[in-house]
Amino acid sequence: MKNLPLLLLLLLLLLVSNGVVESLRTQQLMKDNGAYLTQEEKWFTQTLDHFSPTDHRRFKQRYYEFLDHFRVPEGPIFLKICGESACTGISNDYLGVLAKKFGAAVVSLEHRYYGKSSPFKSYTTKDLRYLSSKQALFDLATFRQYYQESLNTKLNRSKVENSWFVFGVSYPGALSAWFRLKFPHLTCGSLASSAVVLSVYNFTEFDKQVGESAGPECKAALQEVTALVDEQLVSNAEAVKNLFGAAKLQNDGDFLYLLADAAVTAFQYGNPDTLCSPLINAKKSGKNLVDEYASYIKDHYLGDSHEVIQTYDREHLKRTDISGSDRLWWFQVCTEVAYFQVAPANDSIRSPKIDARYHLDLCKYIFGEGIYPDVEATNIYYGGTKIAGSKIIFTNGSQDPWRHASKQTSSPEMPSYIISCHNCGHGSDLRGCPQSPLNIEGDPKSCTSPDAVVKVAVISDQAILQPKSKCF
Ligand SMILES: *[C@@H]1O[C@H](CO)[C@@H](O)[C@H](O)[C@H]1NC(C)=O
Ligand SMILES: *[C@@H]1O[C@H](CO)[C@@H](O)[C@H](O)[C@H]1NC(C)=O
Ligand SMILES: *[C@@H]1O[C@H](CO)[C@@H](O)[C@H](O)[C@H]1NC(C)=O
Ligand SMILES: CC(=O)N[C@H]1CO[C@H](CO)[C@@H](O)[C@@H]1O
Repeated sequence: MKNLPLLLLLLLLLLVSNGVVESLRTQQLMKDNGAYLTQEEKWFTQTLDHFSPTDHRRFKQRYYEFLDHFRVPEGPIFLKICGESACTGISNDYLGVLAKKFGAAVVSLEHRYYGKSSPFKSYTTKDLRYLSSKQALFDLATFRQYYQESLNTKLNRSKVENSWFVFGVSYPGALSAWFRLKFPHLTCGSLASSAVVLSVYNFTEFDKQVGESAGPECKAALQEVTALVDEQLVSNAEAVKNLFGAAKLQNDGDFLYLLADAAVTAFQYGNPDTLCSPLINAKKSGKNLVDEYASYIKDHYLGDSHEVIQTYDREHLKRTDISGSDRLWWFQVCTEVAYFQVAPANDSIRSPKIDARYHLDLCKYIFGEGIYPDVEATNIYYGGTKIAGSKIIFTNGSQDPWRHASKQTSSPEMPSYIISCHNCGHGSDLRGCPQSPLNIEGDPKSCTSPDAVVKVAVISDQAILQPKSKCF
C-alpha cells in the first residue's frame, strides 16, 4: 500500500481525456491550446501477435518520452496510456505537474492501430484481427521492458528497475487498471480514471444517468425532442435531417444516435448548462424545442466540421481504405466491450429505436457477418467490476454516464472515489475542474462544487513519495 499516497495525489490530474467517441474534438482542443510537453516521435518495434507461437511479424509503434523533470537515475516513471485515437504527444497537463514534483520521467505509447501505429495499410475486418485490449496490454508490457532496458543502457547500468506507475482515462483508464491486474510485477500502481472496466451488452444505465444528470426539466425537454423527431422522421425524414445539418446520414438509426450522443456529450464533458438552459427556456416560452435542439447541435456539437457527422455515418465507418479512429473503436466495441448505449424500456431519453438490434446491425454492416461482442468472455478475462487487482485507484465523475461501467465501490486495495458536482463528467476528477480552458494546476474556484475538488487537493497535499521506495 505504500505507493497509494502518490496515487491519491494523482486524483487531481488534469489529463485531457479522449472519451469514447470524443477524440476529434478533444484533439482539436489540445491543438488550440498548443499544450504539449513533447511531440517528438520515437519508434519501437512491436510484436504483432503476442499470442501466437509461430507468427513473428513485427510493426512500428510510436511513443514519446519527456525527461526534463526526471531525477536521474532513480526517479519514478509515469506511463501515460493512450487509447482510441491518435496519440500525438504528451500533453502538458496535471501529469506534467506531478512529474515535476516527483522527478518523474513521462512516457506514452500509442495504442496499436491508431494514429501512426498501424500494422497494416488497410483496415479490413481481417486486418483488424490483432486489434484488442489484450494485445494492447501486452504491447504496454513489452514496451515497459524495452524502455527500462534502454534507460539502463543509457545510464550504463543493468538490471535496475525504476518505480513505474500507469495512468489512463476512459478506455485507457480501463487499460490502466487491467495492466496492474495482468502485469502486477511491472507497475507499482495504477490510476484508472472513469475507467470502463465492465463490458456491458445492454448499457441502459447510460441513458438513465443522462436523465439524472439532466434533472427533471431538461430531461423532459429532451424526451419531447426525441418524440417529435421520431414523428418527423416518419413524415419527412429529409427535412428533419436537414434541420440538424445531418442530411448525410441516410440511416435513420445513425441520425438518432447522433442526436442522442450530442446530449450525452454535454454531461460527459461537464457542460450541462450549454445544453439544458436554452432548452428549458425554450420550453417555458413556448418556442419550438426541435429547432432549439438543432441549434445546440449545430453550434456546439458539429461546428463547421463535417468530421463529426462522419463518425456516425455507417457508410463512412465501413470504409477500409482510410485510417480512422472511429472504425477502429467500433471494432473494439463490436468484438470485445459492447457498451451498447440502448434506450431503457421505460423513460428513455434516446429514441427507443436505438436498441441492441441497432448496434448489432451496425457491427454487421461495417465489419461483416459474425462480428458481435462476446461481453461475457471479456468480463471473465478481466473480472468486470469484480476485478481482483490491487493498488488501483478508481475515480468517477458524478454526472458521467460512463461511470456505471466503472468500479464504483471502494476497497482498501482498490479505493474508488466519486467526485460530485453539477459539472463533473468523464475524467473530470483529474482536471481540477471540467471546464476549458485547461488550467494545468487545477482551479477549484471555477467548479460549481469546489468542495469536491478541494477535498481531493487536501488528500494530495498529504501525499509523500519516498524517493528510494521500491515496489518490486
Ligand atoms: C560504464 O561502466 C563501466 C563499468 O563500470 C565503466 O568501465 C565505463 O567507464 C562506464 N562508462 C560510462 C560512459 O560511464
Ligand atoms: C438486451 O435487450 C434486448 C431487448 O432490447 C433483449 O432481447 C436481449 O436479450 C438483451 N440482452 C442481454 C444480454 O441482456
Ligand atoms: C417509468 O418511468 C416513470 C418516470 O420516471 C415512473 O414514474 C414510472 O414508475 C416508471 N414505470 C415503470 C414501470 O418502471
Ligand atoms: C466510492 C463511491 O463514492 N462510490 C459511489 C459511486 O456511485 C454510486 C451510485 O451513486 C454510489 O452508490 C457509490 O457509493
